[in-house]
Amino acid sequence: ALVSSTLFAQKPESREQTRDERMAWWREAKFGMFVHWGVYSVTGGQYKGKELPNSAEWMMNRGNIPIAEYEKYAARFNPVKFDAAEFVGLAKQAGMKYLVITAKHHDGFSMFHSTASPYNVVDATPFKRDIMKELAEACQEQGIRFGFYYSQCQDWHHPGGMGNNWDKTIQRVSFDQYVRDKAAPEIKQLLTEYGPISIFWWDTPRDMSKEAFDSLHSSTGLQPDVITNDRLGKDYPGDHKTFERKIPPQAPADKYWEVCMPISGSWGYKKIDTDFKSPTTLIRNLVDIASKGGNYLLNVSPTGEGNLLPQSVERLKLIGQWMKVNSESIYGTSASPLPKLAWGRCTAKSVDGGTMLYLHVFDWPSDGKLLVPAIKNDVRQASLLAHGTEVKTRLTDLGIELTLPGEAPDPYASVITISIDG
Ligand code: JFZ
Repeated sequence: ALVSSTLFAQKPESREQTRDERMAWWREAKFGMFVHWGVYSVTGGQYKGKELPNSAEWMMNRGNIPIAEYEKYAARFNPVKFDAAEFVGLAKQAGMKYLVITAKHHDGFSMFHSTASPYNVVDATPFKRDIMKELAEACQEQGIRFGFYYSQCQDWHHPGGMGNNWDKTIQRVSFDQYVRDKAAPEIKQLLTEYGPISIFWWDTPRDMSKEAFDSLHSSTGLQPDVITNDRLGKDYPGDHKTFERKIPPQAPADKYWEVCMPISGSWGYKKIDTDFKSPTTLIRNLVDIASKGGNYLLNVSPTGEGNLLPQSVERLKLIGQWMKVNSESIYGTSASPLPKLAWGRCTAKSVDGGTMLYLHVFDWPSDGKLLVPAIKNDVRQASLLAHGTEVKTRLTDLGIELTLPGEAPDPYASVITISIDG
C-alpha cells in the first residue's frame, strides 16, 4: 500500500452521503478568493530579465529552468510586506467568504513548513515563516473559510513528480515514490496541522495508478467536512465542478460548480500584466455566475514582497462597496428561473411560500420600463434594494412591467427586489 491505513478515516461512499450537508456553507457563500503565490512571484514573470509567455507560476517550465537553479529563487523569497490579518481582511471586505491558496504549485515549492520536503517556505527562505499557518489562523479569527490548492501530479522539483521533462541531470524515481515520500505526507500534514480546512483544491488531473489515486483521495477523509473540486482524476469527481477563466453561457447541469478566474491575465504575479478586469466586469461576473447558480473564485496574485498591487486592492474594495449594499442579492441565492434577460441578470430565493427575485439591471432602460418576461405570478412587493424605494408593477401579456426612476442607482448593477407568489 502507498500510504498507511490511518488515512482511511472516512470512506468515499460516506463522503457522497454527506455531500449536500458539507456543501451547504459553500452554496450560501457564492464568492471566494483564490491566491497564487510562490517563489515564482519573486521575478514577476521574468526569467533572467526576459519576459516568459503565459501565466507567471509556470516560469520554471517555460524557462526550462534546471531544478538546482530554480531552487535558488527560494533564497530571494522574502515577502516582508505580508500581513495575514490584513490580507484576509481585504478578502472579507470584498465580501468573499472563503480563501483558497496554493500550498504547493507545480514547481514543487511548499508554502508551509513541510515535514516531507525541505524545499519549503520555512526551511529554504530568509522569510522562515509558515505562511499557510498564518493564513489559517487569520481566516479562523475573521470567520473566513480556508482551503488549500495542491498540485498532486505535477511536481517539477521532486524526481518522481510529473511534468519536468527538461532537467536531464536528475535521477528519476517512480511517481508512486513521490506520492509516498512527498504528496501523501504533505497532504496529510495540511489536513491535520492547520486547523479546520474547508476546501481541498486538486490540480491538475493526470494519469496515475488507481492505488496512487486512492491514496490521495482517501486523505480528504482526514477532515470530515472538507469539500474538494473535480481535479483529482476522472473517477474522482469531487464535490464541485471547476470552470476555468470562462463563465458558462448557460446554467450548467452540475449541482455545484464554480468559475475560477484571475483578476488580471496571469494567476501568479506578473509585472507586465496590466490586463486587470474592470470593476464593472468583476461585479457583473459575480452576478452572472450567481444567476446561473455557481460560485465565483476570484484569483489575486501577491508579489514577491507579499503585497497585492494597488489595482487589485482598489478592485476588491469596490466590489466590497457594492456587496455592502447588495450582497443580499448574492449570498444564499439560486439560479434565475427566468429566460435570458436583455437588460441584466436575475437571482432568486424562496421566501415564505413565495419567491424573491433579485433583478440586476446592467442596462438601465431609458424609457423607465423594464420587462420581467414570462412571469404572470402576483407581485407582493417590488423595490430598489439600495434605497427601499417602492417600484410600481403592472401585469402585461408578456410578463411583469416595472416602472423605474430615471437614473440607475448603481453604475455596476442596480438591484431591484421583487417578491412574487409561488
Ligand atoms: C492549472 C494550473 O496549471 C495553472 O497554473 C493554475 O494554477 C490554474 C488554476 O490551474 O491550469 C489549468 C488546469 C486545468 C485546465 C486549464 C488550466 N483545464 O482543465 O482547462
